[in-house]
Amino acid sequence: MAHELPDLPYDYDALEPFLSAQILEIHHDKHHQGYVDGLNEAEEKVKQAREAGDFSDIRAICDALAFNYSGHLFHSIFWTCMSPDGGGEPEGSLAEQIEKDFGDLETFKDQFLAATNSVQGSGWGVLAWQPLGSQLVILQAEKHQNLAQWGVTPILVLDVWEHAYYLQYQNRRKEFTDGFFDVVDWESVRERFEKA
Ligand code: MN3
Repeated sequence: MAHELPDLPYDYDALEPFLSAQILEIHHDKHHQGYVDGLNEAEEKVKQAREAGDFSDIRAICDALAFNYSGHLFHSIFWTCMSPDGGGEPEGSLAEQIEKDFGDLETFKDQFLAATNSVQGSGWGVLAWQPLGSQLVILQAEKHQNLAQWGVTPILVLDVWEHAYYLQYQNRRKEFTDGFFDVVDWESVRERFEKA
């Protein structure tokens, strides 16, 4: 079963002025589609390698599988992390867990944004549920797949590849990330947290 690009849950201009319609359209229709296509291609290549009994290209295939799968997953989560009705504060179980693991919401935001803003090159800020420690953790991802902890479930992610903001914010990554929490859909984040 081939992987497919999920629809955006809102119109291209729904997140303006935080994010321009032009950025959102290119980001979803071209960049995210590229990871979906790359993942399908890599899965086809590994199947062909098995059929041919020829694994001489396996290193490059593993690299493409990790990069494109992680890119597809993160973007799929990223779109649902935001909403034109977003902002405000988390509630219920998620609010309690953030308080337990980070002290309070402001400290969580400070750590999340500091981690996200300092990603070296292209990557992501990630809030994830870590089952081994029964805790929320803030991670960086370089590209899409590096610096991960195995087995965690990402519940809130923020893309800081230049394609995510450059047309609107140029080199001002911090200005872009400063606006993020005004559009965060905490209800969607809480649903992912409760499933995890
Ligand atoms: Mn992206």
